[in-house]
Amino acid sequence: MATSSTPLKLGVIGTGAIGRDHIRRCSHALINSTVVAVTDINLEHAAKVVAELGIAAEVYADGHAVINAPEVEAILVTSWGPTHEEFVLAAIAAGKPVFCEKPLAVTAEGCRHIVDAEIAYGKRLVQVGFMRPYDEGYRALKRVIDSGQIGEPLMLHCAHRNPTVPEQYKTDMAITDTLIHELDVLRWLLADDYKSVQVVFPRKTSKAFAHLKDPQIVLIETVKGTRIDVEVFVNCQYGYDIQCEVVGETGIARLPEPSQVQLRSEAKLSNAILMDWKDRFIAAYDVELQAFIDGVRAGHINGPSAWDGFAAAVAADACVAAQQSGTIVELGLPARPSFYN
Ligand code: NAI
Ligand code: ISE
Repeated sequence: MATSSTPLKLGVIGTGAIGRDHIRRCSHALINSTVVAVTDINLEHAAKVVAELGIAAEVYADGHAVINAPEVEAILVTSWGPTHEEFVLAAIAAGKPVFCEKPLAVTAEGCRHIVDAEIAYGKRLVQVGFMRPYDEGYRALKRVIDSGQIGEPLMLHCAHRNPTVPEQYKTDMAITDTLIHELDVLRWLLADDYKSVQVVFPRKTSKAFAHLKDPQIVLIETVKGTRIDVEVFVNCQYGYDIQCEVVGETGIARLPEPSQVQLRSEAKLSNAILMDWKDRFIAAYDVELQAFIDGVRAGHINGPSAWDGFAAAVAADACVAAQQSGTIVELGLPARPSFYN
């Protein structure tokens, strides 16, 4: 195991968009980590990523070979969502800490299997890749809410906008792939859980593929009675735009815009809008992964837990049911096990 003088040896499963980016940061940007093993169902691509990033990682035949490689001390799961449950369970069975990109599993039932396995193991091994609680803007917003300066939060108005999505992105993915970030970060922001959800569909944009209902508005009621509306609009064209406004009893607090140079040029006063999640949350991804690395080395993983992954998935399942039924769907989140307190 890594000591104070040796870097943590990581194995990465999935070398696509975020896998490659996480390999880069763990190899070249963060401290006390090194990537020693990788895999992808496209092995040629995995080898290409290793070569392009100039790292000395071995390419293994599959995810189980990475997990069981003796030199690998901790795992990053960055493959497609439906593969996460299998790899996280295998990492727990091997007793190895595992950082799993969202979603922890594609259903609440799958997340529950992971929660049960981790509790049976007896020690936290899992951190979920919910990076927004590590974003400086969300942290500043939480500090304002917790200070009491705007009183109790009554309403939240949020938006999650992507410029475009690929053709394989389906209507339920607006929940399981996109809204899942709000389902996590808003629980954390408000220190609350969700009571019920409803999904309504405004007029459809002509810019979305025929099969995709876009935009969508998700209406959430929390246990404490706060009302949240989240606009999910994944073909908004103009940028990658994350908004969150908290209306409290005595004031309003807004998520800050990412810092950008303000430009006065050609008779215009302007601020650029980012186009990509990779850039919008670049610092948050660094901080979340450094927290995982430091947590594993210290023997205490403190980031978003398997329970947080489960709670978000319970809400996501309810939202998908609400998309289909058009009704208000109540959530049945069981009591949090003391293991996660
Ligand atoms: P991607 O499609 O670019 O990359 C996924 C890679 O996993 C592909 O190279 C694919 O060949 C590989 N893969 C799939 N099944 C595999 C298996 N059984 N074994 C080994 N490799 C396998 O997808 P992307 O965008 O990188 O997303 C990956 C995961 O990361 C998803 O769960 C996604 O939701 C999450 N993600 C999280 C983001 C965040 O903001 N936290 C941002 C983007 C993605
Ligand atoms: C993607 O997988 C992410 O996680 C991004 O953060 C999100 O904005 C996007 O909608 C998802 O497809």
